[in-house]
Amino acid sequence: MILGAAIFEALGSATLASTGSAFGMPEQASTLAPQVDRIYDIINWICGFFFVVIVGVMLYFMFKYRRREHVADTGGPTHNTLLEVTWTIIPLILVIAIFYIGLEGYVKIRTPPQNAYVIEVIGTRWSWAFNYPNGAKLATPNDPLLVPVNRPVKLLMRSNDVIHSMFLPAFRVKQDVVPGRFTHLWFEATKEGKFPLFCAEYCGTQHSQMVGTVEVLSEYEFEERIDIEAKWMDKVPDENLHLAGTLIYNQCGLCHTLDGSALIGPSFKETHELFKSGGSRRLADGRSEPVTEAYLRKSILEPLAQIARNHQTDKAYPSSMTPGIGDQLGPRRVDAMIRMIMRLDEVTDDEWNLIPVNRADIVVEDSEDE
Ligand code: HEC
Ligand SMILES: [Cu+2]
Repeated sequence: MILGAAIFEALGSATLASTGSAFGMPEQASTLAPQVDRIYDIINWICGFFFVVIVGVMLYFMFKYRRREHVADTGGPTHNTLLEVTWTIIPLILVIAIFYIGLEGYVKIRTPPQNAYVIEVIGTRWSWAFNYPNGAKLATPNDPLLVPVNRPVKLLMRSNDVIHSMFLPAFRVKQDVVPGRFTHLWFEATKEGKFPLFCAEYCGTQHSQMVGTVEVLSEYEFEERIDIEAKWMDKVPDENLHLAGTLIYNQCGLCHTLDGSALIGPSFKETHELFKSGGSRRLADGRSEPVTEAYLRKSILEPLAQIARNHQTDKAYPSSMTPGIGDQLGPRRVDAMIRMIMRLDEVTDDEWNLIPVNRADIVVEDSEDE
C-alpha cells in the first residue's frame, strides 16, 4: 500500500514539471532538463518498486519454504497461465510507457527550433573552438562557451581529427562529434551562470584536459561580450601581434611547451631558437628546412606537408597536428602565433614562462569609439 502510494506520488509529481533535480543529477539549467530528469525519476522509481517487491517475496519464500524435517518433498508447479500472463503483460505495459516518454523526449532533444541561434563548434585534440555568426572566435581552455539565456541555441559541430563528444550535464544534452560529418545539439538555457562542459569521448592522452565552461548571460550582456570578442583581434596593431599570440597560445599548449621539453610536438622554445640562429629543422622525409617565417606558416597551415624530427633523438614527431587548425584560427591569429614564436624571448621571462598580457593593454580603440 505504502509503496503503491509512493510510486504513484513519484509519477504524479514528476509529471507536473518537476522543480528539483532527479536523484544524483546536477542542477537543472535548460528547458530540456526537467523532462530528462522526469523519465530518469520514473525509471528509478519503477526499479526501486520492483526491487523491493521481488526481493521481498524472494526472502519471504526462502523463509516460508525452507527445508524442514518431516516435510515430504513434492514436485514444484510447472505451469501457471495466469501468473505467466501477468508477469508478461505488466512489464510490457511498463516498457511501452517508458519507450513512449523516452521517444517524446528524444524527438524534442533532436529537433532544434527554427529560430535557434547557431554557434559552430569544432572539436580538436584537445580543445573546443566556438565560432559565432558575428565572427567572434572562442576556444577552451581559456574561454568559455558564451550563450544567451532563454533563447534556443543550436551547436553545429564537427571534428578536425578523432571522435569527441560535447557534454553539457546541466543542460542534459550530449552529442558525439565525428570527423567527416556534422552533428548538432540544441538547448535553451534557463539560468544565468557558469556550468561545466566536457568532452565525453576518450580522444587521446590529454582527453581529460578537454573541458571548459559554458557561461549563460543575459541577452544584452551576451551581445556585448561577443561583439568585443569579434573585434578585439582587429584592434591589435601589428606591433602587438606577438603579445596577442600569448592570449591564443593555450590552444597549442597541450602539444607545444615553451620551456624546451618536448610534448606531443616540438617545444616552441626549440622552434624559436632555430629561427633566431638561422638553423634548420630536420624533417621526417630526410630533408632539412631552414626555420623561417614561411616555414612556420606552412607548419601551421599544412602540418602534414613537413613533419619535424626531434633534434635530440632524431625521431620524427607524430603527424598528429590537426590539419584544419589554420582555417579555424583565421589569418590574423595565425600571424599572431607566428610572431609569438619568432619573438618568444620577448614574451616570456627567464624561465620561459609567459609574461601575463592584458588584452585591454594591447588593443587600440578606434577614435570613433572613444
Ligand atoms: C594535437 C597536438 C598539436 C596541437 C594542438 C598543435 N600542434 Fe603544432 N605540432 C604538433 C606536432 C606533433 C608537430 C610536429 C610534427 C609536424 O611537424 O607536423 C607540430 C609542429 C608544429 C610546428 C613546426 C615546429 C618546428 O619546430 O618544426 C609549428 C610552427 C606548430 N606546430 C605550430 C602550432 C601552433 C601555432 C599551434 C596552435 C594554434 C599548434 N601547433 C597546435 C602537434 C600539435
Ligand atoms: Cu575530445
